[in-house]
Amino acid sequence: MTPRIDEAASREAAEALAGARSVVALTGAGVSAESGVPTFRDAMTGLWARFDAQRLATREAFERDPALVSRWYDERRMRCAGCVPNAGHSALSSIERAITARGRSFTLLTQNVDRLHRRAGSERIVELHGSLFAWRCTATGKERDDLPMPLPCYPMPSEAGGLYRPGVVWFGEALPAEAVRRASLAAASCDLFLTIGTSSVVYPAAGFVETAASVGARIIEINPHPTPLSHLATWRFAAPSGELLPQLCARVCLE
Ligand code: BJW
Repeated sequence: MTPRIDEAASREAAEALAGARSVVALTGAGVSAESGVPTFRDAMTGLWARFDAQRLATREAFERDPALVSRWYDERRMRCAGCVPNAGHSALSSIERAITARGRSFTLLTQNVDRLHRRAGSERIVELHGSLFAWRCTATGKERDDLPMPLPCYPMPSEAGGLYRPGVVWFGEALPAEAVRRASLAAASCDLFLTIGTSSVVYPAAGFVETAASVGARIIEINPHPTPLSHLATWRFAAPSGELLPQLCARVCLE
């Protein structure tokens, strides 16, 4: 039987990670799958296999039916609050500590809105697609992450006469400018880039892998399934991140 993880490749990738000057990790929904948070596009278990994204995850949907969209996001917020970080999240936070303790640079770009990286102890996080825990006033743009769980009503009116909408980035909306600035800088100056648990189809996030490849960074991809950017990977591991990251972490922390 072919082993799930190629030991020699994993050793090489860990050596590259341990020796890198500047590391960037980009994560997607697959990293949280083993915590019980559904991905978006997986055929059987993905959120969008069961819900019509256009009805729920767009600004137009919110304007059309704010009660339905607010309730859907509030239910997801509660579900994520009940999930705990998995071995992959913990390994990434240990890798960050090991790398920064050696005076090297580490940046975690996440597309995830579940805040599980933060709860696992990661610190240098750039949230590209916002957060399920922040709600933004449509009148003032001010964000709050202390709203009661569950919300008292759907939609929830804001003090300024608007509504609270989920603080996530929907298709067609700009990503937070500061997040894009930090991510672009990190990707353009790294020498090792990990892309983990993302289908690599959503831009600009997927573009950071291309940026890193264009400046000659070595790429590690961790995903049970190939992606449109797998051809850029120096090492590709067809394994769940909750299995592969602890293995890399153990080797990096030993180096
Ligand atoms: C595992 C695993 C395990 C499973 N271990 N792995 C360039 C080209 C083409 C299009 C565009 C472009 N630039 C912009 C666009 C348009 C659009 C876009 O990308 N469209 C493409 C889809 C065609 N992008 C946008 O609209 C973005 N905005 C923008 O560009 O604005 C420009 C602008 C500028 C100025 C003014 C105005 C506008 C915004 C993108 C926002 C994305 N939002 C979402 C929803 C968030 C809200 C919510 O949560 O409901 O973000 S979409 C959804 O996809 C979510 C995710 O963060 C994102 C990425 O998904 P992800 O994380 O990759 O998940 P999946 O499910 O796709 O994949 C999971 C993977 O895990 C799979 O591969 C599995 O195999 C794997 N896996 N188990 C490891 N255990």
